[in-house]
Amino acid sequence: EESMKQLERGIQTGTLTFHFENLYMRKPGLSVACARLPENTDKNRYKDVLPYDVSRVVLQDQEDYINASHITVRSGVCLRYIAAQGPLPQTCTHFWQSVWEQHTHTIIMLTTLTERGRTKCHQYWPHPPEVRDYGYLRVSCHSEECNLAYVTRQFTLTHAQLGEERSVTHLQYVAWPDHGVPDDPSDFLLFITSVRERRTGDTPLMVHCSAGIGRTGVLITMETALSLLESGRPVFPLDIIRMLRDQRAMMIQTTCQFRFMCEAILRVYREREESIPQHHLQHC
Ligand code: PTR
Ligand code: PTR
Repeated sequence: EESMKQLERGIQTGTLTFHFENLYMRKPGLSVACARLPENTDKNRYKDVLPYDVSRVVLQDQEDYINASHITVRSGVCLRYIAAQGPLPQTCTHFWQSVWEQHTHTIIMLTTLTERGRTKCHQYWPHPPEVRDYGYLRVSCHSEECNLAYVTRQFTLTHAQLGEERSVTHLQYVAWPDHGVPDDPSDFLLFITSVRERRTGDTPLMVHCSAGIGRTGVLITMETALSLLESGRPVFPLDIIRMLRDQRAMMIQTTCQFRFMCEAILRVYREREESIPQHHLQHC
C-alpha cells in the first residue's frame, strides 16, 4: 500500500513529524466568541482550549454552552464524535445533558481524575451502587469492571420529566498521562478495538480527556485510521489531523503522540499484511 510506504518513510526520515509540527493548531478565521462570553468563562477548564462557534455542541436550554465540539470524519468512512473537556464540578449537569440530547450511548474517558497531584477531571458519575441527579437526569452506575488498562462502567440514565431510560457505557482508559502517550501500544490497540465494537448506528461517541484535545485527538485519529485500513483505503494521518483541527483546535498535542499514533497505524497494517498471505497459503 502506497500510503503505508509513505508513512513508514516519513517517520524514518522525520519529514512527517516536521510537517506535523508545522500544521496549524487552529483553523484561521474561526471564532470562539460563545466560549469567551463572561457567563461562560468559568465553564472552561483551560482558558486556552475553547470550542469554535461553528462546531460547538449547543445545549437545548437558556444556558446553551458546554466546552465540547462536534467532530465528523468523512473520508470514505463516516464516524461521528463529540470531543469534550473533562467536566468541572459546575458543568457535570451540562455534560449529562449533552449525552442525553446527542443520543450518545458510549462515553470514552482518556484521563484519570488526578495526575501528579493535580485535578484533571471532576468525578461526574456516582460510585456504584449510588444514584445521583444531574439536573433532570438521574444517573445510576450499576457495574464497574476493571481490565488491565481500562475500566468499563454501565450507567442508566433516567429523564425525570419523560420517565424515559437509556443505557450508557463508560470506557475509561487509565494508563495515559496528559501530554504523554499510552503506556503500552498493544493495550491501547485493544482498547480501540473495544471502542470500535461500541459503534452501532449513527450516534456520536462522546470522547473526553482533560482538555479534550491531546488524547482525544489521538483516539479519534487512530479509530479513523483503523476504519480506513479496514475498508482498504489509504491513510494520511496529517490530512486526518487537519480535518480534526478544523472542527476542534489543537487536536493531538505533542510530536510524541503523533509518532506513537503513526507507529501504531503501521503496526496494525503489518499485522493485517502478515495475516493475509498466511490465509492464502492455507488455500494453496
Ligand atoms: N498561526 C498559527 C499556525 O499556523 O500555527 C495558527 C493560528 C491561528 C494560531 C489562529 C492561533 C490563532 O488564534 P489566536 O490568535 O486566538 O491564538
Ligand atoms: N493549558 C493546558 C496545558 O497545557 O496544561 C491545556 C491542556 C491540558 C492541553 C491538557 C492539553 C491537555 O491534554 P489533554 O487534551 O490530553 O487532556
